[in-house]
Parts: sequence; structure tokens; C-alpha cells
Amino acid sequence: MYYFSKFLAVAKMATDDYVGFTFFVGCMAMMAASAFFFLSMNNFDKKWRTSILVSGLITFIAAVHYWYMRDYWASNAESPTFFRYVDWVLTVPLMCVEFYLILKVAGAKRSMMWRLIFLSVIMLVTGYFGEAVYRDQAWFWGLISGIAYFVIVYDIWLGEAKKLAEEAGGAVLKAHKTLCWFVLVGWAIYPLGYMAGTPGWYSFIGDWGLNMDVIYNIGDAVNKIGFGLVVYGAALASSND
Ligand SMILES: *C/C=C(C)/C=C/C=C(C)/C=C/C1=C(C)CCCC1(C)C
Repeated sequence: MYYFSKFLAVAKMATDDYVGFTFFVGCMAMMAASAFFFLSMNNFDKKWRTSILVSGLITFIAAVHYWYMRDYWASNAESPTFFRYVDWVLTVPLMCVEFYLILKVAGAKRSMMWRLIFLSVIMLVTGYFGEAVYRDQAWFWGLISGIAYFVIVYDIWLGEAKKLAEEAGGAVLKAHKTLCWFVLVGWAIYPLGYMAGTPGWYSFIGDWGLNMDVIYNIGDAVNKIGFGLVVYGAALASSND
């Protein structure tokens, strides 16, 4: 009983704590999306099931991290940087896997997947260094991270992935293109958050009421749930083909 009541203990949330609010809503949204992807998985043809499963895993891993991040913010009123990056280092490589899975029909090779995963890990580890470890060199680590990000964008927009998507055509090509836009525009939200969170850089963003965590939380909701829905849409479209 003691543990149970401890588990249910809820930290107070101020009515004007809009950062806490976005953590809370983010957590619920990730949970709902996970239920949606897991429960709809078996409606689809076998070749799409793994992709939908991975969509659900991405939002589920995020839901668990949001559970902790929400609590961390409520108790300490500071950014849960560690949980944030653990979440990303698990979910972003899974998004790379998603690219591979949908392009498999066109003969995508594992090496393409590993290359994207490797680049995403470089992007995130260097970002973590700039945000949490070497604060004074935030520009340097942000730059390295940004370069890795651009190589990912290049790979999927113009590299081998693009060729494979064109060979596959139909629902796969359409989904690939939409995912490419997510990476180019949706993922660009994160460097904005990084800049807003680095003291002395773009603190004016804070004057508009946008704090780093709010920006990251919006990015996560858009990208993780959006990515999953694109894959879901592709599965739907290809079963109607
Ligand atoms: C679900 C989580 C996702 C899609 C996270 C994506 C994160 C990024 C694309 C982060 C990128 C960064 C840069 C390009 C430079 C500054 C440091 C980062 C890590 C914020």
C-alpha cells in the first residue's frame, strides 16, 4: 500500500506552468499514439506490420520517457536533459530503421540503415556534449551535430534512399517523400530549441514565451506521432492498391 500511494503521489503543478503542461500533454499523446499503433497493427498485410510496430515502439519509448521527464520537471523545475537524450538516442535510430523498412520492398540494404543510425548517434551524442557537458563550446558541438544532421538529410533526399524510393513508386515513394519533409522541416525544430536553450544566443526566443523544453516537446509530438502516421497511411494506401 505504501509503495502504491508513493507511485500515485503527484507533484503540484502551478496553473501557469506551461512547460509542465506540455510535458503532461506530450506524455498522454505518446501513450494514446502507442495504443493506436499497437492495436491497429494486425489490420495490415504482413509486410507492413513491422513498420507499424516500430511506429508504436517509438511513441511508447517516448511515453515512458515523458512520464519521467514530466515528473523531473515538476519536482526540480529544470530541464530533464539526461532523460531527453536517452529517449532520442533510442527513438531516432528507430526512425532510421523505419526508412529502411519501408524501402525494403525496393531492395534496401542493411548498410544504408546502419549508416543512417551511425549518423543519428553522432548527431545526438555531440548535441548532448554541447548541451550538458561542454557548455562553453556549445557552438562547436552544435556545429558537428548540425553537419551529421545535414548528411542525413542529404542521404535520404538525394542519396541511395531516394533512388530506392523511386524504384518502389506508389505508396512507398509518397511515404518516403513525406518522411523526408519531416526530417528537413520537423527535425529542424530541434536546433532551434538548442539555440534557444544556449545562454546568450537567441534568448529573444524566450521573450516570445518559447522555452527550450517547450520547443523540444512540440518537436517530439510532431515528429514521433507524425512519422508513425505517415507509415500508417502508407500501409493503408498500399492495402487499397
Ligand atoms: C523523437 C526525437 C527526434 C526526432 C529528435 C531529433 C533531434 C535532432 C534532429 C537534434 C538535432 C540537433 C542539432 C541538429 C544541432 C544541435 C543539437 C541537436 C542535438 C539539438
